[in-house]
Parts: sequence; C-alpha cells; structure tokens
Amino acid sequence: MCKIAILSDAHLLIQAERYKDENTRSPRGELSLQNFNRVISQIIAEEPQAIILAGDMFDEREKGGELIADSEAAKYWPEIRSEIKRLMSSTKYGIYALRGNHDSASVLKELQDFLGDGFQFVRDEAREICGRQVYFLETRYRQGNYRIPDEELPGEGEILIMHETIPRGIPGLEQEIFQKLGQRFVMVLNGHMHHYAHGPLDIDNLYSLPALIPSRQLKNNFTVKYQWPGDLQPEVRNSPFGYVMLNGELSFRRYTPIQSIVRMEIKGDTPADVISGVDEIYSRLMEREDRNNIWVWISAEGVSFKDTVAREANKYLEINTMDIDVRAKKDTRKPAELKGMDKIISLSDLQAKVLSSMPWPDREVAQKVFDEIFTASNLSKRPDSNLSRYLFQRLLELSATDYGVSQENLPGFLQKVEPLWKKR
Ligand SMILES: [Mn+2]
Repeated sequence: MCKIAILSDAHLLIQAERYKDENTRSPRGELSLQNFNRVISQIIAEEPQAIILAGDMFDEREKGGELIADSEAAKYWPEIRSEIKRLMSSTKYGIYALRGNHDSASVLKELQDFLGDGFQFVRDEAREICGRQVYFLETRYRQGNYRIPDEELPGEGEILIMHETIPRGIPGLEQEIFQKLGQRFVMVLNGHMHHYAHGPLDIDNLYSLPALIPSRQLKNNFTVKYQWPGDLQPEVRNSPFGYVMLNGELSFRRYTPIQSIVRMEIKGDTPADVISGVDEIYSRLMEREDRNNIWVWISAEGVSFKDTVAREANKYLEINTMDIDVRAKKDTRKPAELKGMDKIISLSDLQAKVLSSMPWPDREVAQKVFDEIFTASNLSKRPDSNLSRYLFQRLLELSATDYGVSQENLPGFLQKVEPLWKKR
C-alpha cells in the first residue's frame, strides 16, 4: 500500500495582509514562506507517493473574478506555486486538492492550469489515489449550527476528505451528519479545526487534521502560554503544527515552526488591570533570547477595546503582536427582558449572537454599541422618544470614526437634526 501525505490549513496568502509597500514582502510573510519551504522539504524527505490538500491551504484572493488580483498576495504567489510544484514533482501520483471555506475556487483552478495533470482540484467527486477510493466533499461551511442536505452527502466509500466545523464546545456541522459519514466511510479526515485529534465526537474513525504551519488564523494553537495574574512561568509545549501520513495507519507528523507562538491570557477587572498585565508579560518577553522571533496573540478579559491593549503592546517594538482579542467584563447573571422578543434571552447571549454574525470591522463597532448603549440599564428604561434620541446620539458618537466621519462634525450634525425629534 502506498503512502499519502495529507496537508491542511496553511492559510498561505493571508500573511500578505495589510503590508502596504508595493515591492517588499512583510517580515511575517517571509517567515511564513520559510516555514512553508521547510515543511515541504520535511514531507518530501518522507517520500509519499501522493499528496492531499484538505482545504484552506491558500486563502481567498479573488477580486472581481480575477485570479490573485491582490497585489499583496501576488508578491508571495510565485514562490508558493513553485513550492507546490516541487512537492508535486517529488511524488508519483501528484496532488489532489479540496477547497476550504477560505479558499477561492479560482486560486485552485489557476494551480491546476499551471501545474497540469499532476494537480487536481476535486469537487464532490471520488478519485482513486494509490489504489484507494478517496471522496472529496467540498466545504459547506457556515457560521453557527448547520446541516448538509442528504442529497449532497456522498454514499459509501473508503476515505472521505472534508472541511467543516466539528461542534465541540462551539456550533458547527450537526453531529448527526458526522456520525452518518463515519458509518459510510472507513476513515473520515476533516480539516478546518487546526488541531490534530483522533476520535472527536466519540466517532472512532473521524480524524481532525492539524494546521500545517502557523498563520494569522491561530485557533488557540500555541507553543508558549503566559497567564496573568500568576507567577508568569510560561507553559511550554510541543508544536501542534504539522500534517498526517497515511500509510496503512494514519499518523501525525509534527512540524516545529521557526518562531515561538505565544499566547497570553489576561484576566483583569478593569482596563487598568489589563494594561499592567500586558506590561508585565511583555517585560518577560523582552528577556527572552528569541524575542525577535515570536508571534504573540493576546486574549484579554476586562477591557472593551482592542486599541487599549494594542497601544500598550506596541510600545514593545521588538515583539511581534499578531492579534488581540478582548472581552468586556460583564454581569451575566441578570437576563435582560427585551420587548418584542418572544423569548427571554440574556444580554450576553444576544451579544454573542449578534457579534458572531458580523464581519470585522463592523463587529468592533457593534461591540462598542453593546458596551455603551445596549446596557441592561438602558434596555430596562421606558422606550420613549427621549431614550430613542439619546441612543441615536450615542450610536453616532461611537461609530462615526469607524466609518470615516470625524468627531468634530458630529455636534453640528446633531444640532441640525434636533428639530426632527421635536416634530414627532
Ligand atoms: Mn477552514
């Protein structure tokens, strides 16, 4: 039986985001390319006869129907493509690719046109690879809970490659569908989750695939973790990144990235607490020998705005802060009763529902609206025109700058619309 390497979720093209210079690549992007080259060499050294890409290897880069139109991504693309070619040429049967929820079909088609028969983009079809029947179920990913209609599910087969959310503590594709697929196939391999796991949802033949290398899409992966408050001794663990090799049995192959992936968990009661937590941990990071080679993700409780944390973190120029996640501290015990809703829903549930349905940067504005306007005390007031006017003004004040309106223009505008309230 022959060896197949299965790779997933490298998210190669999003490294390019937000770097304005037209000709040079960002240090982050360079590091990702280096990781990619190294992991490709590691895979080639194992001499697999075929390769399967289980989705989100590239990420979306399609504007107005054009291929890789984004000038940022274009700086990375030739090198990514040549590495894919190097990998393909090292194998007997080539590469078979599934589209993930972040991939655009045009990127995969372009690779197929460029690389020829050795690269096949497979959509809701089976292929025989190394004498095995492999079905590629194109992603149906949606936010929240979702199903795949029965008629779109494959019949029985040997190996299933898919890219959906496994609902473990988070909403996702209904468990029943995973169970059904687990009964129809000998082995089900699912990307998207970024963590290697055998038997999630108590389905013995279901495997969750790891992310190949670190990318902006971290999904709780880390190699070093700091928690504040605490003794600030970091928790260090083996790299969760890598791929799987199918050779009779399936096994996880670890890839150790060049940089350390640092996760910071800060729990404060107030924004000031959070800032001192950031300061204390960053001072520790500055003592590390690898300080120029770490990617930091911050998760902070006790503060409403990313900016508050970012301003502090950015004082440490040497440390590369990738992303910040904030959660205001709330009294979640009291359910808010909302007029006009048939169910009583707690304010924090309502907030979670609304925020998860919105894209950035709207989500950031909505967060402010929840912090400052949709408070339990405002919502329990009598809904008269005075309250409406107040909420309207606060909403404008909070969101104006996010939508490119200067705060200075607001008082004049509010004065102009004031008579309209009085007419009601
Ligand atoms: Mn995905």
